Order: sequence, then structure tokens, then C-alpha cells
Amino acid sequence: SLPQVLDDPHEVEKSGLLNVTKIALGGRPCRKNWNPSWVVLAGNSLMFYREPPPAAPSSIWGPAGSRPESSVDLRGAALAHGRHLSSRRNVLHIRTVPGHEFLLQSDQETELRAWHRALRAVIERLDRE
Ligand code: I3S
Repeated sequence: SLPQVLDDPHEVEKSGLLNVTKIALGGRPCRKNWNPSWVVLAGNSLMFYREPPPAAPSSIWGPAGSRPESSVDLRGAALAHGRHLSSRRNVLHIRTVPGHEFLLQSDQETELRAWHRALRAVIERLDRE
């Protein structure tokens, strides 16, 4: 429920639908496979869900009771524009410490800028911790 989410120390910073592809796993490049994903930024994690939640705002996490399809630890992660890595517009590139790399993309420039700011703020906070 919403009150539980608000009480959670890992409060959701941002969530939304983005196009996502992994480009490397553990430092090894892998083939792109763009897919829409419901992405949730909370605590030190970025979580990827296959489906958006059924109805906002009571379930801004993933679909009720579900686990993310995957999740990465943003501590020490590097964030950059991904324009050199894709022909798509509005692309962000994230590389985590264990060498997982992925691209996030939105056709809406303002939305991708908002993700860039939110991710940068979380990564900078984690750097100071
Ligand atoms: O970086 P690339 O190789 O240009 O990425 C494109 C390919 O991965 C392509 O798949 P196949 O070559 O496996 O069929 C994808 O369909 C494209 O989406 C990739 O490029 P963009 O520019 O969309 O990231």
C-alpha cells in the first residue's frame, strides 16, 4: 500500500516506462535486445519490471507482489549519454561496478532528462555515503 511505500527507507525516487537494452554483462558485451520495461529507481537500486503496475498510485512499485525481472546496484555506477552507443535519440548509458551495462531510452526528451537527473542524484548520494 502507499503508506508502506512512504515508510520504506528505500523510497521510490522515480518510476516509469522506458526502452531498455543490456549491452554488457560482467564486462562482456552482449547483443542488444531493446524492450519496454517498467523501471523503478529506489534506494541504491534500479529495478526492471516486465510490466507496468496495474494502476497508479497505490502500486508505484512493480505489479503487486511481483519481483523485478532484474535489478542492479547503483553504488559506484557510471552514468553517461549513450548517443555514441545507439542510433536512437535520448539514450542514457549506465555501467555498474560488476560491469553490467545497459541503455535506457525514451522518445520523450524531457522524460529522459528527468531520469538523467534522478539517476545522477542517487549515484552522487551513494558516492558520498
Ligand atoms: O549497436 P548496433 O549493433 O547498431 O545495435 C543495433 C542492433 O543490435 C540491432 O539488432 P541486430 O543487429 O541484432 O538485428 C537492433 O535491432 C538495433 O536496435 C540496434 O541499434 P540501436 O541503434 O537501435 O541501438
